[in-house]
Amino acid sequence: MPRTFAMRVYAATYWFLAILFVYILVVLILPMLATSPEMGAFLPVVVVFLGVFVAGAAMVSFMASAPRRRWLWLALLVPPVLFLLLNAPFIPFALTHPTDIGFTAIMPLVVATTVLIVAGAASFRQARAGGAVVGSSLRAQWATALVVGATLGAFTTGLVAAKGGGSASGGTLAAAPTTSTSLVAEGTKYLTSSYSMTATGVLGLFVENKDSFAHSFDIDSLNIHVSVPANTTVAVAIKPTTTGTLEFYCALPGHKVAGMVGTIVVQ
Ligand SMILES: [Cu+2]
Repeated sequence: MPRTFAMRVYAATYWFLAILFVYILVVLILPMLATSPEMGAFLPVVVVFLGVFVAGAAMVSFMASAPRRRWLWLALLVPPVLFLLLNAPFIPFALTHPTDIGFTAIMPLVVATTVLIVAGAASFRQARAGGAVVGSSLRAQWATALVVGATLGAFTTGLVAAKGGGSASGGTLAAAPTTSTSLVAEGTKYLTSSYSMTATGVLGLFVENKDSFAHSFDIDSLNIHVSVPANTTVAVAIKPTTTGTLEFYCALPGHKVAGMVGTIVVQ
């Protein structure tokens, strides 16, 4: 039974996912292992998913399509959807920060999974009906081509932004600091966890992110929420309203428990 347009789009998207996982592995994870050994925990997961995508891509490309194998088109939707669910806490941040290196992985992943769901549902219906008999309309072909184009465009934009971007902005220097010091974020840890200052002073804190992914600097009680892009330094002015202990932390999912938390004692 001949492949329909939806089936070919499905197979091409599956190959794209396999290539994307090679990119995630080689460009994102392997360089991070040197500074963040805990990233090694993600390694087997990504390798398993890579294997599944290569196997899935080969199956939908080379296996004879038949009505009785129609469930394959739906079953192979499980791995990409599962991977997105596993990464759900990171998706909103990655999608709203195009300069973050995570954007170059998450954005194409989200779009490719959407394409797969649409093409998979169509392939399933067409396989059940007996193949190319139910042809897809020209409009659907154009829509799919647009989505694929947008994915590639977003991927390139993200790649360029991640390479060229990273200008330090978003620092809040609402008041002139009376003292200043620095805070280094490295390996998903804040290297200093306690500071002290006077209640009448303004502490100028230079938050330096040495990681190749984004962090943030947050003090809820002072309504300070500053994003610190990869490999940048951001200046934050801390002007307490009263004596006591202020907690600062990184708001990215999982980073606070990983060691991105500390206190400022205000006397
Ligand atoms: Cu962080």
